[in-house]
Amino acid sequence: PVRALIFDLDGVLTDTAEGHYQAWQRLADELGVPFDRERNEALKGIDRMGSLERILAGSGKMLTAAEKLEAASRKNGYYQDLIARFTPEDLFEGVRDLLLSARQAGLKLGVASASRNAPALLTRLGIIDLFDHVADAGAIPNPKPAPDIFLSVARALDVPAPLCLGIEDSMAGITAIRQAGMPAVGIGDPAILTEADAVIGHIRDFRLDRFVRPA
Ligand code: B16
Ligand code: MG
Repeated sequence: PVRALIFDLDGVLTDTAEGHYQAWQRLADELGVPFDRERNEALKGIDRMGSLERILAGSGKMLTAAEKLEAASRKNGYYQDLIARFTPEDLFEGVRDLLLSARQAGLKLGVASASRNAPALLTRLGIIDLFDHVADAGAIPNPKPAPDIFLSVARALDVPAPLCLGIEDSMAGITAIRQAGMPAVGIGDPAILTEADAVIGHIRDFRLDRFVRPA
């Protein structure tokens, strides 16, 4: 039986996936490199600098290391402006109830977000205290699609990986969960999240009793 739920944040608990997209689109337009929603799909779950490298790859645009740092921090500024006014109202429907009933059922809860903004965002959303552990994205050696971040949360929760259920909206994240030896629930389009064990359209449709059998 599953003993822990490990959630991705952006695009799973709240709609920041759209904010990341908008911020990257603005930066790409300023840099004059091609970018659109379809290219953005492959960036979901990818860390900030990794995302910038992917946007630049094949565009013909060359930036120095210092210019890359500046561009990444400019994107982060755009993103932070978008999330500055987030409140608990911005949680996806059903999230708070899901977290509360999972805790009531005795499950451990963790967050495995690649975002360095995750702790601040969870605080703004009013749910940080519902989690037993939130990964420190800056301290994880290999980013998604490597399994490291999910394994580090499982370790902190003291639950063996196969007894953790990972919940993700990104291709990179689903790969990371499967590499970690955990079952994966995708949130989004089953035609995109093909590696997931199950895919649901929205977190509000997550039924605890479907995925978590009583011990
Ligand atoms: P930051 P997740 C990821 O969060 C986002 O999906 C991805 O678009 C973003 O580039 C990454 O966090 C890094 O975020 O720039 O805030 O550190 O989906 O893993 O919760
Ligand atoms: Mg995500």
